[in-house]
Amino acid sequence: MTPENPIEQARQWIAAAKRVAALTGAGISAESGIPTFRSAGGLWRNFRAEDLATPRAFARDPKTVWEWYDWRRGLIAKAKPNLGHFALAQLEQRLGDRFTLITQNVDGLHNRAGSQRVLKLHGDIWWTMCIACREVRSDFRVPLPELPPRCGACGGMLRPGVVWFGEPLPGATWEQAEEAVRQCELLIVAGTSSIVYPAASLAPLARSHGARVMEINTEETPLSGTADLCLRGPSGEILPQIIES
Ligand code: BV8
Ligand code: ZN
Repeated sequence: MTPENPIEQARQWIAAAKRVAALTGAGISAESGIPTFRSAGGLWRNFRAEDLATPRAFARDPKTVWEWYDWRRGLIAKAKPNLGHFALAQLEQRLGDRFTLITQNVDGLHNRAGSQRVLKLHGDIWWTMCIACREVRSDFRVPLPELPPRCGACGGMLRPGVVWFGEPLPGATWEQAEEAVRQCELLIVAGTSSIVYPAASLAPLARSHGARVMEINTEETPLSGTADLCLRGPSGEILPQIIES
């Protein structure tokens, strides 16, 4: 549906909704200078994310996988949240627990923009987990002193605290995301190609519970055909327009 003024329509839907949920993907951080997964030129050297973000790639070559993460951590450390991140933090301020932010991103920019409650479906690039003693810690060192980094507690090898392809999402976080989407009247889906599951199943789940789904993306995605409203453009420009009071 493309009403004559989609921005105005979006503003009305947000104002009218008792509960709102938002699902973000790599596209919301693109205007902060962080490459998305599937944009032209891919993400790093000539690897595809699906080749590196897997337990098998890490088992086979932990150093190369860590070089990729260390490179991304360096990029993210220099990046700043953009107006799209800040707009979602403002919406949380306004709606309180009637708003739930769900992200596929691991860059932590939503937190740095002031969002307090962020459901991180795929973990966080600033967390490490020891594969020997399972200790999970935040580690903001850029660059890391050695690759793969070692556990301070037991000397074991650390892995990035993210969810790789083929790995289950954190159970409690996933349940909270599903619950928020079942309860919402409006789901805003911003900056995701809606290809990765189970995150991409949240929009159909919202619709099956009678919620409206609004997509914000610079391009067409598999969700565009079923979304109730498609706002075509950069989320850093659109989100402030539809959220600013
Ligand atoms: C699971 C963390 C089951 C790591 C990520 C075959 C074999 C094995 C598995 C599967 C398979 N087929 C399907 C699967 C399931 C698989 C999957 O979905 N694969 C895809 C590729 C088909 N999913 C999984 O494996 C998941 N786990 O299923 O487990 C299970 C259950 C029980 C027990 C055991 C196992 C785990 C998936 C999580 C993978 N980890 N990230 C890391 O980041 O390093 S996913 C990765 O992709 C990122 O999180 C990223 O966010 C996510 C999704 O991509 P997007 O965010 O959408 O980014 P993308 O580049 O694709 O798109 C950007 C969009 O933004 C574009 O549409 C673009 O147009 C738009 N855009 C660009 N600029 C802007 C913009 N929009 C607005 N404004 C802009 N300025
Ligand atoms: Zn350890």
